[in-house]
Amino acid sequence: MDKPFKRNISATGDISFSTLTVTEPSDYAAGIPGIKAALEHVSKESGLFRSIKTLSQMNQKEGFDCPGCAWPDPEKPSKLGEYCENGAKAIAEETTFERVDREFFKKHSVEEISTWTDYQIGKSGRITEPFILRPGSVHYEPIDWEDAFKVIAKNLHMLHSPDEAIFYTSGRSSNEAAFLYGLFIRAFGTNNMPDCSNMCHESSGVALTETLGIGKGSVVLDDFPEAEVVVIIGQNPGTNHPRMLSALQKCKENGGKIITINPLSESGLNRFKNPQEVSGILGKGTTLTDIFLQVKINQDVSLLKLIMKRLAGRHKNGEKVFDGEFISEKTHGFHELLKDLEGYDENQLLQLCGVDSNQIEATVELLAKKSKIIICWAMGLTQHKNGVENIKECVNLLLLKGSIGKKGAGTCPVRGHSNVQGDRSVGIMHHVSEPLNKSLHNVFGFEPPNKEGLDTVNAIQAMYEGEAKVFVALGGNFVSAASDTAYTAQALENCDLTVSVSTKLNRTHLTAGKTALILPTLGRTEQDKERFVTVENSMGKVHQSKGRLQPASEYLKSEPEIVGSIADSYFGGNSTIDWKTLGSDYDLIREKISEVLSGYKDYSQRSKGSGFYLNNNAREGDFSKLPGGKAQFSICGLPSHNLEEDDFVLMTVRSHDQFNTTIYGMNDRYRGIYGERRVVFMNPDDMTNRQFAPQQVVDLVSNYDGKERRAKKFKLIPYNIPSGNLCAYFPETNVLVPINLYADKSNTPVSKSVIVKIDAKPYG
Ligand SMILES: Nc1nc2c(c(=O)[nH]1)N[C@H]1C(S)=C(S)[C@@H](COP(=O)(O)OP(=O)(O)OC[C@H]3O[C@@H](n4cnc5c(=O)[nH]c(N)nc54)[C@H](O)[C@@H]3O)O[C@H]1N2
Ligand SMILES: Nc1nc2c(c(=O)[nH]1)N[C@H]1C(S)=C(S)[C@@H](COP(=O)(O)OP(=O)(O)OC[C@H]3O[C@@H](n4cnc5c(=O)[nH]c(N)nc54)[C@H](O)[C@@H]3O)O[C@H]1N2
Ligand SMILES: [Mo]
Repeated sequence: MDKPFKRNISATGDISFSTLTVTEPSDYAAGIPGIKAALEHVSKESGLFRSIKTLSQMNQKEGFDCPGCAWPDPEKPSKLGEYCENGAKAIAEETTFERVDREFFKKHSVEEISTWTDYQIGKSGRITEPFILRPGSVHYEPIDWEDAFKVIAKNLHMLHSPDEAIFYTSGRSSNEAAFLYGLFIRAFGTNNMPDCSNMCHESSGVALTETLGIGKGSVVLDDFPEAEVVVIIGQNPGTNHPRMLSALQKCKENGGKIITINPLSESGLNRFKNPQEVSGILGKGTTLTDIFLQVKINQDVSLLKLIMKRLAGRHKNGEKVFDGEFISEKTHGFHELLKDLEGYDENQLLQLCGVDSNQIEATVELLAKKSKIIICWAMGLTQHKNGVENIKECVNLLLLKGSIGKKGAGTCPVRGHSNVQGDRSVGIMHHVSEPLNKSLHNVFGFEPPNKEGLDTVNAIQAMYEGEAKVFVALGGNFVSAASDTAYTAQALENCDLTVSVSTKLNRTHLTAGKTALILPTLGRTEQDKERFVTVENSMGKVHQSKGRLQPASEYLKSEPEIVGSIADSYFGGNSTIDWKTLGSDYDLIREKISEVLSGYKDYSQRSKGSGFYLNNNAREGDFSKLPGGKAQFSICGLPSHNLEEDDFVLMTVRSHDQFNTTIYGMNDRYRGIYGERRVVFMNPDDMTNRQFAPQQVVDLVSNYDGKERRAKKFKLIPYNIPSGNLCAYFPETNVLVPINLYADKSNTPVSKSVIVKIDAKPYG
C-alpha cells in the first residue's frame, strides 16, 4: 500500500466549485475579445503602460523571445507588435508585481500553501531570493546563494554513484544554460537528463529520426504561403500556437486548403480575425478549415490508413495520385505499404475512426490532385500508446505524395515550450550520443559517461524506489506535469534533496525532498547585465533573445550563472573547466558550443538580427544517412483499447487560460467555459443514454493494474465530441494516468487516451 501523501497534491486544492458559466463555443479566434483578454491580463498583473512597452519588444529583432510557444517569428515582424493573447498572458505571469519573499514564507507554511489551487499558487508572484526547506521544517527560510550551492555540492558528493542524481530540464532554458547544464551533468558523470520533451514531442523525435533521419520538422515559415494543403492533426493552435493562425491565413489567401483532424471542432481552426490587421479587428475574418474530420480519440491511424487505401485504389486504376519519381528515387518500402493497406477492410476502418465517408472522399479527392502538402501536429498524436506510429503514418502520407524536401511541403511537429528544441540540439538528452561524447572529450578533455540515462518516467520510478536521491530541475513543475501525481509526489519526497531553479512558486516546491531548495532566476523579459541568450524555434532557426525589464529582485541570478556556480561548488577547483567564468560569459559558452557541435560557426555574430538556420537533411531531401540512403515507409498496426461497455476514452488537454501547469485564469473562452476548471466534456447522446444531467457532479475513475485512481468532482458538460470520448483539463486529471502507461519507444505518458469510468454515486 502507498502511504497517503502528507501534503495536498490536488491542482484544485480543497475542491469547492466556483460559479461555472457555460455558453456556446466561440465560432472564431482572436479579434477584439482576444485583444481585450490580452490587455486585461497584462494590466492587472503588471500595469498597463509597462505591459504595452514590454509587449512591443516581444519577438522583435532586438527584443526578447516570447516565453510562450516555439512558433517562429516572421522575417518582418508586425509594427503593431508580434504577439498573441496567450503570449501576453505569459508575459503578465512573468512581469507580475506580486512577490514570494521572506514575509510570504514566514506567513504561509508549505502545508497551508499545498491546500491552495494551482491558480492561487501561481498568482503568489515572483520568487525574490534563494530559499531552503530544512528537514522537519514546514516553512521555507532564506539562504545565501553560496550556502545553497554548498548544500547541493555536499549532497552530490554523498551519492554512491553519479547515477543516483536526476537532472530535469523544462524547455524554457536558453541554449547557453542548457549546454552548460548538460556539460556539467556529463562531467559529474551521468546521463540522467529527463526533460519535458519526454512528455511532449519525444514520439515525434523517434518517428522522424527513424523515417527521415532527423528528429525535427522539415518546413520553414515561408512554406505556408506556398502550400496547397495544410493538414492540422491533433493540435489546437488557436489556443496553444495562436501566431500560427497568421501563417494559415496566408496559405488560405494564396488559395491553399486546410484539413483539420480532431475529435473537437476547435474554434481557432474555424475562423480567424487577425488582431494585427484592421480588417481582422473589424471584419468577418478568414475561414480556415475547409474539411473537418471529426476523428475518434486515438483513431488517427485508422483514418489515415483509410485515406491512403482509397488513394492507393486510384493509383491502381492508373490515376497519377502518388509521386512515382520521388518514391522510387528517395524512399524504401512503398510496395510493402501498399500490400499492408490492401489487407485492411474499408468498413472496419470507417467504423473505427467514426468519420463520415463523404468527408473522407472529399479529402482523398483533394489530396489526390495536390502535391505540396504540410502536415502539422502536436500532443493529439504524440501522447498515445502508439504515438510514434501515429506520426509514422503521417510521414507515410507525405512520402506517397513526394511532399518532403520541396517548397510548400513537409513535416511540421509544432513544438511546445519556447526553447525545447534548442535544449535538445545543444545536448539535453538521456540517450548516449557517441559523436557528442567524442566531441566533448576533444574540447574539454574529460570522458563523458556512456551509459544510457533515465528519461522522465524512469527517473520517477528510480526516485520512488530509492535508487535516485537528488533531483535538480532547471525550470518546470515536475510533479504537476508528470503522470500519476501521487506516485510522482512520493518519488520526489523520497529524495534527500530536491532543487528547483524557478521564476515562480509551483507545486513541485511543495512535494519536497528531505531538504529542498528554490533558486530564483531571471525571466526572458528581464535585463541580464547587457548579455543576451539564444534560442531555437520550432523550425530550427537560432536567434538571440534579450530582456529589457528591471529584474523582479536584485538577488536573482541567471540560469547560466546558477549552473556555473553549482558546478564550481561541486568540483571545488578540481576541474580543468573554469565553470564560474563560463557561467558568466555567454559569448564564451557560444564559442564552446560551436567547437563541440556543427552548424554553430560564428555563433554570437550570426545569432544577432534574424538569426540562422541549423542544417536539416529532410528539408534538403537528403536521406543518405538512413538505411539504403532512403526515407523509410513504415508499417503500423491499429491501436487497440479493449474497452468495457461503460469505459470512456479521455483526452487531457489545455484550456485557453493556462500554460501547461501555470493557470492564467479560470476561463476556456473558445469552448464556452467560464469560472471553473473541473469540467468534463461528453457527447450529448452518451449523456442521455446513461441518464446523466448537464453539470451533474461525477468522479473520473481509472483502473489499470487492478489499482483504482480517482479524480474527484467534475461537472459534466454536453459537448460536440465523438461518442465514447471525453475531454478534461490537465493537470487535474494526471492522477488518472498510471506511471507505467506510456508510448512504445518514446516513453511519453499516455495523456490523450486514458481509459476511465464515470462514477456519479458519491454525489447521489
Ligand atoms: N497558451 C498556451 N500555449 C501553449 C501551451 C499551453 O499550455 N498554453 N503549451 C505548450 C506546449 S508545452 C505544448 S506541447 C503545446 C501543446 O499544444 P497542443 O497539442 O495543441 O495542446 P493540447 O491542449 O494538448 O491539445 C491537443 C489537441 O489535440 C486534440 N486531440 C486529442 N487527442 C487526439 C487524437 O487522438 N487525435 C487527434 N487527431 N486529435 C486529438 C485535442 O482535441 C486538442 O485540440 O502548446 C504549447 N503552447
Ligand atoms: N495530462 C497531461 N499532462 C501533461 C501534458 C498533457 O497534455 N496532458 N503535457 C505535457 C507537456 S507537452 C509538457 S511540455 C509538460 C510541461 O512540463 P514542465 O515544463 O515541467 O511544466 P511547466 O508548467 O511548463 O513549468 C512551469 C514552471 O516553470 C518555471 N519557469 C517559468 N519560466 C521559467 C524560466 O524562464 N526559467 C526557469 N528556470 N523556470 C521557469 C515556473 O516556476 C513555472 O512554475 O507537461 C506534460 N504533462
Ligand atoms: Mo510540451
